[in-house]
Amino acid sequence: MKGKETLLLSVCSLMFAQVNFAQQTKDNKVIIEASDSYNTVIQKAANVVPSERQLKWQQLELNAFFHFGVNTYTDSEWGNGKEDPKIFNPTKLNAKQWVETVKNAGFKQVILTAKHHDGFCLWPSQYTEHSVKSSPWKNGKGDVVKEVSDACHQLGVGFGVYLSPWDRNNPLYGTGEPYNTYFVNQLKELLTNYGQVDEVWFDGANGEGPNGKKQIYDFDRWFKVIRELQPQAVIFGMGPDVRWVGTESGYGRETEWSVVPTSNLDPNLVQANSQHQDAFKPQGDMTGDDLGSRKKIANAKGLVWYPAETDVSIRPGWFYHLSQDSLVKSPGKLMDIYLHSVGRNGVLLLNIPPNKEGLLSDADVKNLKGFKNLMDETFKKNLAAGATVFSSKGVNPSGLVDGNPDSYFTVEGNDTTAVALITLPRKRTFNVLSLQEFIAAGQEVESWILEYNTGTEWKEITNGTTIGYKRIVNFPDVTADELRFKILSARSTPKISEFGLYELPANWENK
Ligand code: FUL
Repeated sequence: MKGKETLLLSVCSLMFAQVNFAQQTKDNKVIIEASDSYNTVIQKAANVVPSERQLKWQQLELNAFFHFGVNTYTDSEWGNGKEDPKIFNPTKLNAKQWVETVKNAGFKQVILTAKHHDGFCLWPSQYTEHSVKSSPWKNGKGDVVKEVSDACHQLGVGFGVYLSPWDRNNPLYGTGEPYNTYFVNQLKELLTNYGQVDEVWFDGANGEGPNGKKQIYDFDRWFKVIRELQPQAVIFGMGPDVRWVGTESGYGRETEWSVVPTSNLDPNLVQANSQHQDAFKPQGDMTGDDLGSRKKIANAKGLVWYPAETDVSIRPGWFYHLSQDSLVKSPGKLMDIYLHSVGRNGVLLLNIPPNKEGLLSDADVKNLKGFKNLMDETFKKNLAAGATVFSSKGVNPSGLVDGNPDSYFTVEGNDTTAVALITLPRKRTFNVLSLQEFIAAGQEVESWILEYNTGTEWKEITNGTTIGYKRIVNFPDVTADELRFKILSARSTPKISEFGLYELPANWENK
């Protein structure tokens, strides 16, 4: 009897150990069981991690968008699909100029609108006549996708394609299966003939209206083709890897969780929430919304790593319009967008539309250079580098300021709070704080505060909620040499990989 009891006990403890182990396992997605306690849900959330492709994508920080096509020649934003391909005739197209310009401005990847809603293909697709092959450009022998992808591969810049599911030209749109086959055929062309593809962008927009054509998209089939042909590519929007931030302003959420309920993955939901009007108008600004707080995840059926991409155009429109040459966003504005997109746990996807000649316009090139100068001036030196970091319960405190994003500061045991005293080599004036979590292990921090020693007391400089891949906050100048950085709450033991102090140059907003 006794023996049996012992056996039962050890089987139980084994089971218990396995359950515990399952909870500790890091995964890209996790199921929440109805029986899971609140604490288990929080623990599970802390163990959701990015896939390899998501992690690589997040580290890009800066992604460039090129909207180019028949709309460039008709001066419109949404073409109707009836455009004569003969209007497409760039006289000086130079994809190297596009890619070089954005590379020099710090962008690590580009995405080209291979096909926008008008259905006009920038490559000579064998499945339609509505493409560059029917245009006078290079006597119908040109291929913009080839020129851009070649430039990217030569210059070591990532390459992505935007392929609009909504197609206003193709007669198959709305027929179900036949259109899905057409779409998959086009995907296959793009994913086999142009070398490595790093991102596939599926726009949810559709302006057909209630009486318009209704096409049921075969998402599973599309995703399978992408995974097979380009497994390293992330799929954006109506896709499983990267989420639209919810605004086209360039300003992300103050509290941005990359771990959200799996319900956000439903591509039909993404489609329903996308743009439905033929006008350049952001459809509702979701920056104030909360997608991943404890309240949101407590009743979720599952959780997934689904990070935000923040898209915005350097001009009011996505496509080039001569009338907008004077409305190109200034370097100061681009910097502010950077602080509120990358600095809010997102990747910035900045659109710079080539003009009718097939070049990025002077005003855009100039302001991108100005943006790069501002970035260099601000981030060239971490004023906290060389600081002494003390934390009574800390593990590797100096990991905070060692400039190595792969080493991190954490605390002993299961503590979900942390305090680090940071002493700078000398008094410094700064107005920017940049924090990074070691997201390869998950996103955990929920609340933090930064203080400085005035000589007589600890005074708050700034505070915040989520960190994630990167959190940047700017504030009025502070001069100090002693700082106290506290993690007030987290979902599990916090892991902070970088702590940076910087100084934005005077009057930067007006540059
Ligand atoms: C939207 C589209 O309708 C716009 O034309 C643009 O391509 C933007 C990036 O996405 O949904």
